[in-house]
Amino acid sequence: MEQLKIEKTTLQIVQGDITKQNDIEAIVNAANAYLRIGGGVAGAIHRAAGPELENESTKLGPIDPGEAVITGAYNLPNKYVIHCLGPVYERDIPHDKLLANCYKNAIDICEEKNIESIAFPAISTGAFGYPVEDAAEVALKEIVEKMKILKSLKTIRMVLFSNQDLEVHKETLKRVAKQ
Ligand code: AR6
Repeated sequence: MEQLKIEKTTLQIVQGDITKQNDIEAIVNAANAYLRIGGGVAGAIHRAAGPELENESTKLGPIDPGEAVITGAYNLPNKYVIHCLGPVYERDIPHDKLLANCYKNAIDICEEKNIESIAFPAISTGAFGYPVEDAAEVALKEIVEKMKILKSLKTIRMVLFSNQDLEVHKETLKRVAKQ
């Protein structure tokens, strides 16, 4: 595990499944605009949470790229799911700003609700086609910037599905931390 501590918050970079983060209060869904089940992360989260999640989440949609909304987590081991709509690469522009907004808005929700831990997947890097190297740079820069001014969040975890994505994020964090 790669770690970086800034002020009172620790950023962790791990390989794993976003639905198996038992020690985390809020997990982030790489959602679709209508907050329906979908595939990838969204499919895995909705399957693990059960149908009540979709009942609640669809009432909050549609959302715009960069937006984030919060629901309960039902049968997941977490307390909340924060649903973010990432940009579709090269369609929703400026894609870097919209992707950064996902991380910013999810973190702001945690601060408003006094949530102490959050886990993110690599938003937009699957079905939405954002190159993982570029997405990692945007995500980690935004997270590191926010970590300087946090009050409630003590743990921020990036959960990467593949070993390759893990390595990209580890390398990117080393660069971003030096800036
Ligand atoms: N845990 C962690 N990461 C995962 C998991 C998992 N269980 N499953 C996949 N990934 P995606 P997007 C990785 O496609 O690009 C959906 O259909 C995956 O390898 O889930 O934001 C929605 O309904 C990739 O690196 O999200 C939307 O329509 C990353 O998570 C659309 O896809 C994101 O992949 C959203 O696309």
